[in-house]
Amino acid sequence: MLKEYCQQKVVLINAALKKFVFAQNHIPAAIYEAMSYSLFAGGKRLRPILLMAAADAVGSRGDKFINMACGLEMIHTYSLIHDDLPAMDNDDYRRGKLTNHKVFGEAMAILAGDGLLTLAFEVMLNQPDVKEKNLLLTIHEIAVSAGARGMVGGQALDLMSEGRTIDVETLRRMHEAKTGALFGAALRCGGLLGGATDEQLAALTVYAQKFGLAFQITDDILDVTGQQSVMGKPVGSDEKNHKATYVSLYSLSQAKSMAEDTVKEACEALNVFDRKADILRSLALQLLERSC
Ligand code: GRG
Repeated sequence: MLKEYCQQKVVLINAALKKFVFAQNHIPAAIYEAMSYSLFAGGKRLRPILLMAAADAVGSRGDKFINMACGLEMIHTYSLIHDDLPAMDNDDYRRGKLTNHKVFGEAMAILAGDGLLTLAFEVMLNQPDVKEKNLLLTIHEIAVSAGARGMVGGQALDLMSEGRTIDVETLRRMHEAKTGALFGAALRCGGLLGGATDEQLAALTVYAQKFGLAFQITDDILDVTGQQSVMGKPVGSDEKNHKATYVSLYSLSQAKSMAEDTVKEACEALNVFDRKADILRSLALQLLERSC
């Protein structure tokens, strides 16, 4: 059921992303080429799927909110392009392909990220069939989550932690902002757009927090146990870069049991929902089976 759901949403999301990018006048062509390269480099589309699944869980139809979903994916892709730059992580490969700056040069990669970030807001503001107040509320939440109070702030914390010993609490705060904030925005905005009650929104907020934490712990585990050919990037990079992770601060087996506990808590948060939240339940459980 999860596999079919995700496959169907990926087709929908990819078609819409193409439409949004190709609707532009493509002058100059080079910037659209660089933006498209990373946007269609094989991402899992997790954030847009979470937004739609949250809307489904509250009894709406997630597919309706395709502009909002695509906006989130554009923001996510911009963050990956910038994260890979020489001034940041200086990575050569992402999703098994050369990183954006390796193909298009550093300056064009910076612009591709900027282009995607701004296109995201243009596309989200054109989301049909949502009352203006609700649209502004959700786009505001996404802006806060992506900015210095969220993802950008988390990335700054990450930069400042390089070469220092950090404790578990700092690690948690950093990831909550760097990767958790956008997951939170996806789930809460899916709920808000779909007409969630206060109780449902509170449950989605807890689920998002647990989902983000479990995602990060499993990411750290994969950096030790994953296969480069499946992940599309070198494994063991955290240890090489002396990065604090859930595996380095605890141990591999402790990190695995933390991931299991956190996924269980994520599923428990969904107890206020009926079967319509089954996709969210499966998405959390799937984190324990991740291979990329
Ligand atoms: C540069 C402003 C700025 C922010 C970068 C998200 C981020 C902040 C950096 C990414 C670094 C990283 C690899 C973090 C681990 C978690 C993560 C976001 C993984 C990638 O997300 P997936 O697995 O990627 O959803 P795909 O490729 O499927 O889209």
